Amino acid sequence: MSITSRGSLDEKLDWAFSLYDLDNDGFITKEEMVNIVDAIYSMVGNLLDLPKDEDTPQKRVEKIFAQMDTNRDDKLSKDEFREGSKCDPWIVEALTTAPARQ
Ligand SMILES: [Ca+2]
Ligand SMILES: [Ca+2]
Repeated sequence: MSITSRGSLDEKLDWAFSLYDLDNDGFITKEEMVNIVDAIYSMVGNLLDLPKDEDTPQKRVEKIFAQMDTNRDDKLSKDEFREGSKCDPWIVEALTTAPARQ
């Protein structure tokens, strides 16, 4: 991976994190992520062939947290979000195809 593409991914992740962190406290809660995922699903959800266990925002968020929330405190720090997003590019893809909602 080149320095340039790594930089742009980190920039995307920083942007995505600030989009998810609605109250700006430095952590993403499940409630905050459900809000955003719900907005994404309402825009693109019917265009995607979603698996049955991911067909609601709540189910998707549970899966995201199971994967990303490594210290199990029910919120995502920026580090957890960054590392997790690199393993689950859906989160970045979905955000960059959805219009910004701030
Ligand atoms: Ca927050
Ligand atoms: Ca955590």
